[in-house]
Amino acid sequence: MSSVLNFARARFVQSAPTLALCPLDTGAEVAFAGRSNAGKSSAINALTRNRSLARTSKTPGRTQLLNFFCLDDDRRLVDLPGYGFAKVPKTVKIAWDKQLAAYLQGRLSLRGLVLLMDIRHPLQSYDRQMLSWAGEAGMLTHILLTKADKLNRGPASTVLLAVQRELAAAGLNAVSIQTFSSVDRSGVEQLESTLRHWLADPVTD
Ligand SMILES: Nc1nc2c(ncn2[C@@H]2O[C@H](COP(=O)(O)OP(=O)(O)OP(=O)(O)O)[C@@H](O)[C@H]2O)c(=O)[nH]1
Ligand SMILES: [Mg+2]
Repeated sequence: MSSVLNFARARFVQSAPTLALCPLDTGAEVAFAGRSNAGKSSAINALTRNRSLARTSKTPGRTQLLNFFCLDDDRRLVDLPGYGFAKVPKTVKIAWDKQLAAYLQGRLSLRGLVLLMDIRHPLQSYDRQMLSWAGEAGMLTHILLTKADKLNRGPASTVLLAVQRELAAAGLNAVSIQTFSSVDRSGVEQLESTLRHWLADPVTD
């Protein structure tokens, strides 16, 4: 059942506009969440070594549905629509937020959240809301400080330490964190190892 995960075998399954239309809620999945344009789709492509798997764009708000990718029969990755995207009409935004919340709260197979934040703009208000929800819900959370290639090593570690300190101060000691770049692929192995751990032994009930 829990054979060795090969991320390069990921395949697109389906897009879903609502929780009710998601694939069967069995096995285990990990969702990639974060502000619009943080690099969620790019990170999924880096992880799966497939540039055209998840659609990426310079224009924020590219991913507008929950997109499901299967790794095998029991395990999936989910590319979530970005939050905090100001340019969509308010009614659309409220509807998305509602679907996102319904998914996060109602999806039984959701094992953990990868929360992506641009290393140059970490811990914005939506990120804090997501972290506090995840903490309360006891949801496994791993932070990627993305686009690390935009900073030199020194400043990147400074941000990493500062965010770690804030998480500790907020009592979020179970949250793990790393720097990441889809461009130079730094941090891909560390992400892989976290996901392997989370997705080991999917319960199939
Ligand atoms: N330099 C650099 N650019 C990146 C990196 N990751 C993503 N980008 C760029 O950032 C932009 C947004 O990337 P996406 O992966 O589409 O972001 P997203 O979080 O999926 O965005 P939404 O679907 O709108 O929520 C694109 O222009 C990417 O090429 C990275 O690690 N380094
Ligand atoms: Mg996207």
